[in-house]
Amino acid sequence: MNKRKEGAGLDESSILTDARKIIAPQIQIEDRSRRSFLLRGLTLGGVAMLSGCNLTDSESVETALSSMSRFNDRVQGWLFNPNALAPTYPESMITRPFPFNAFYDIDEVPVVEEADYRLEVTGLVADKRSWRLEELRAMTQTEQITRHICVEGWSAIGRWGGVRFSDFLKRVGADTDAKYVGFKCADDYYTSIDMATALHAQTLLTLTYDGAVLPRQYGFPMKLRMPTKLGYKNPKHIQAIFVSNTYSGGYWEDQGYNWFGGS
Ligand SMILES: Nc1nc2c(c(=O)[nH]1)N[C@H]1C(S)=C(S)[C@@H](COP(=O)(O)O)O[C@H]1N2
Ligand SMILES: [Mo]
Repeated sequence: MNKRKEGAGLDESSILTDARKIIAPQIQIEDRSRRSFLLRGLTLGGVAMLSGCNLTDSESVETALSSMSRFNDRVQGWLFNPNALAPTYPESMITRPFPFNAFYDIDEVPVVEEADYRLEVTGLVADKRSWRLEELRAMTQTEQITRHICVEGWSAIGRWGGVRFSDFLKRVGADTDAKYVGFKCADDYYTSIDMATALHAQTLLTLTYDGAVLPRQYGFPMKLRMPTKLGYKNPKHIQAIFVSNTYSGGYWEDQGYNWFGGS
């Protein structure tokens, strides 16, 4: 990123020290050396991206840091629940229209044809057969209205429906003692999550949005929806799911975003 330009005339190291203090509580990761590695990896470009501000003078730096701090306080509140469930909301609070976000513009969203679509399931599972959408729709469906939180500083409430991911993992005979579940997407996005979150009651293999087939821009044919995690951990356009004990990172995670990414 454009570090030198954004940082011209500013005390880069003191800005980053402040930014690290703001972000640190949100990085919940057991491995302490990995945690400090991630914090050290924060750049002024990263602060600009996380806060949505251009860091041109000391006033804009203050604005950026305080807006990050306020947003992070709210994020903690939205994700944290003493009973370990993320908050759910009434239908009246759904954000309309729901925002689109990806690492490209909306006109580049992948086109996936249902007729050819097969969900690949590999790794530490007993049944490595591929799935058609119809077969997933035939499983027990559930729905939830939850808040999606993007680290770029916005959040929105939406209604997603589909199969409880824990039901799916049991159905394919996944080794639930394995450490990770990984995802490969139709647009080259990828991510991976911890098994505890994969088995969480609110983690949904999502097939619908707001009562209708999941629209193309929100991840057709399916996305994994986890209200306990930040937006970038929720893969859209999933083509392959794998269960593994080997760490495989993720698209944003490999660029420095926290791997755990949630509560
Ligand atoms: N396949 C894929 N999944 C993705 C992304 C992406 O670019 N590609 N972006 C992530 C990010 S950063 C966010 S905030 C959400 C946006 O989901 P939405 O378009 O439903 O709001 O998708 C996440 N999952
Ligand atoms: Mo995001």
